[in-house]
Amino acid sequence: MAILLSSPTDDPVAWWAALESHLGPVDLRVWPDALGDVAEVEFALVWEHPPGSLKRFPNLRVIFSLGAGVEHLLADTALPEGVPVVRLVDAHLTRDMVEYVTAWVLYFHRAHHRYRAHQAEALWRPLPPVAATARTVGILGLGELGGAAAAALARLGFAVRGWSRSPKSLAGIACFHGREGLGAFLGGVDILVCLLPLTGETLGIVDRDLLRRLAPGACLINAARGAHVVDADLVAALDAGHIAGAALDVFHGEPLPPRHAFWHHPGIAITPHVASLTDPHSAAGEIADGIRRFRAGFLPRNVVDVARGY
Ligand code: NDP
Ligand code: OXD
Repeated sequence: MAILLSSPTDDPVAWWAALESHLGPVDLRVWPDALGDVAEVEFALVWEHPPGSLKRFPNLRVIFSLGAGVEHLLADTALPEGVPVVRLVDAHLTRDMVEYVTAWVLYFHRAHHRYRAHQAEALWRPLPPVAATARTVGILGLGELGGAAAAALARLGFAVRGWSRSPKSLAGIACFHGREGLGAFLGGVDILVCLLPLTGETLGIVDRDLLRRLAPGACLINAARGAHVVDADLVAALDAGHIAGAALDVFHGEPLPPRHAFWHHPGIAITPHVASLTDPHSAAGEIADGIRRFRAGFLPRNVVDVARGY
């Protein structure tokens, strides 16, 4: 059995060591230079692979995404037919995303965005404290990451709501679902967190209309994909003062171009797509489990529903 690694950003040496620590000796083929006999490749680990390239492996059994988001993988219209695509679900990835979201929720909750603006004017102005219980945090997406973030924020005492595609019942979280539940979900949200997958249904969802429905002075945290947000609508809502701050980890084009309006907007805080990074050792454990399951005649866990897009 040979395993293909096709990623412009992942270190093959780190992946090879991580895979061997879980699977024993591994015949790793690295795109594009070290492919050997392509007929021997049964499993592919991919992140931003060249579209059409996976067709070159006639005996591919499973495609593993090295990230949780699979929109770029599914955008390849020449994926080998009938080969399951598995997205990454991993405790390390979830823990880091929970940290990222919690850090920004606390930042906005404790009004650090406002104190930074005051500092720029050498202004000493204590603001009245607000209890976490009086702050409504809304999470778009109640999956692996959104669900874990919601639970952590509820433990901190926030009034947490979540929105998903299908109905859910989660302890301590007010759950809403579907387009018909979106309006009720948004009304009164003080801090909105986007943790949706990018699909035809969620593209551009954070637009003028959605932002207008949040509580006045609301803040936005986007750690999902840049294309969830309509950039011009966000800037307009910030400039109008309806939205008080935004923390953005993901962008339409990455790296964010130097001339993009977001860089110098006083209401926007930027991180360079680092909310939660795939850790080879931890992720290789999940991939090894998927390979073992496949070899035992079962599908790996977390197979993507291609029609649904996530
Ligand atoms: P999941 O697939 O586990 O969860 C997705 C959630 O979104 C589910 O609750 C799903 O609803 C909901 N959803 C999907 N489509 C819709 C819709 N049309 N309307 C309402 N709800 C919808 O994904 P993860 O939590 O693992 O990951 C979420 C995203 O986070 C990834 O796709 C990726 O883009 C991003 N990400 C970003 C990282 C970063 O570093 N910035 C790192 C890792 C991931 P339902 O439960 O009903 O299916
Ligand atoms: C992911 C990501 O999808 O890193 O895992 O964005």
